[in-house]
Amino acid sequence: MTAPRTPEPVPAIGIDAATLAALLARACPAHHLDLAGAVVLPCPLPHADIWRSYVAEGRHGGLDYLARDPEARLDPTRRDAWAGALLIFAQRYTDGWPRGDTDPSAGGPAGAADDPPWTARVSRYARGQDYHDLLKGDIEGTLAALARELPGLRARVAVDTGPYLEREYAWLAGLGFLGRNTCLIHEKLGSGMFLGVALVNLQVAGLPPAGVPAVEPLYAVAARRRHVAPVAPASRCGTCTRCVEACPTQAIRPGGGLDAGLCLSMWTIDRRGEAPVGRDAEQGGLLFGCDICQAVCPWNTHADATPPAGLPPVRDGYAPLAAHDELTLADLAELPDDAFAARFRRTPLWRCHPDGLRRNAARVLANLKQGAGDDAGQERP
Ligand code: B12
Repeated sequence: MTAPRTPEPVPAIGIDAATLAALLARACPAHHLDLAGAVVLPCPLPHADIWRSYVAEGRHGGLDYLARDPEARLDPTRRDAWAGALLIFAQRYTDGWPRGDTDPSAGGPAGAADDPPWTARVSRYARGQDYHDLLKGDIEGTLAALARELPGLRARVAVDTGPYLEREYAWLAGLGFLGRNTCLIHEKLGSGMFLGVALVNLQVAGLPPAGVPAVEPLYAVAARRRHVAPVAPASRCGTCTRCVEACPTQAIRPGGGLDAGLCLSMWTIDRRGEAPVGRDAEQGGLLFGCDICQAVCPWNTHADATPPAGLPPVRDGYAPLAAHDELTLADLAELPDDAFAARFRRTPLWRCHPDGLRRNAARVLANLKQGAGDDAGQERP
């Protein structure tokens, strides 16, 4: 199923969009995939200039891998000329956020270090098993099912690991729209979903022309809201700026777009070494990642309050791991490297390394002591 390393010709497989949709409708539910769509390649990306200025202005916040070859990210066929389409999949990890959850302006009772439990101070996406493993396996399972009907199917699968603007493709494939907070938002499911892609040697007839967004994906557990315009809008945030106002570090620009160097998710996950000096209070009670710009989003409070009828449960594996309960926040602040490795390998927390987790826990404890973190836990049980 993996793409050949040598440039030997990969024969294309012709298929029409309706047949592909029927195959996906059979395979996706069995593999816990909630949305799936396809984009014809090569494909001009309508927000290419946003990507270029993001890198040129240094808003990638020191994530050097993002800036390595900016143009390659705009056209996957430069590396994989055999790819005729990009399939994109979404998998829910939460059905929205309750109103008032994670809103630092909402106030709340002073919390002791372990009230709420520390997992509530971790972004929802990161409380269970590692999504890279689960989602990648589910996409591969789906492709294996497709390959039984389409012998000769070739695919290159990536979940964060490839140079793809996943949210742009998700929008183009009809999975949702691009929020002011940069997240891919589905009108009924919100933004609590992961994305993953597969380059495939399919020539799909009947998709919108390259660069034109589809109004619905090929497969969905829930339909999007009906569009008034014939073309799916890039954004449906309108005049709402709740995410901009709620972000404690002003990482979201009022016109939309993120300065990753200012994002608490970056500070607490990808940043190595010391946390930004003098900015302790802004981290509040957040231990790992940040959900604030999603938790205040009305599309997410709506998804929480009124989930679509018949929605399957969120995939097993994303609920908080029971073993996490054995530790306290104070334990995390002093967790030895070997204990970190034993407990957090194959979880998203692995990404911040043991010194990152100790640094984050120490800062949260200090903030709680000073009262700065009273209202900034990810979630108030
Ligand atoms: C690097 C990275 C980060 C960095 C930088 C994020 C950023 N916004 O640039 C950091 C560490 C900060 C981060 C944080 C988070 N991330 Co992240 N991250 C990525 C990664 C690997 C690359 C993103 C990238 O290319 N950024 C470059 C910018 C230019 O692209 P973009 O943010 O996707 O923005 C696009 C659109 O939103 C739009 N756009 C951007 N700005 C503007 C402005 C205007 C005016 C308009 C009209 C459009 C627009 O254009 C861009 C191109 O289409 C992707 C996986 C992938 N390969 O795509 C995951 C990914 C985007 N992250 C994801 C998640 C879950 C998160 C967090 C929620 C985790 C958390 N809870 O802490 C936060 C959310 C923060 C946020 N608001 O984005 C998911 C998002 C799923 C979704 N529903 O959108 C992805 C897709 C991973 C995955 N496989 O599921 N992330």
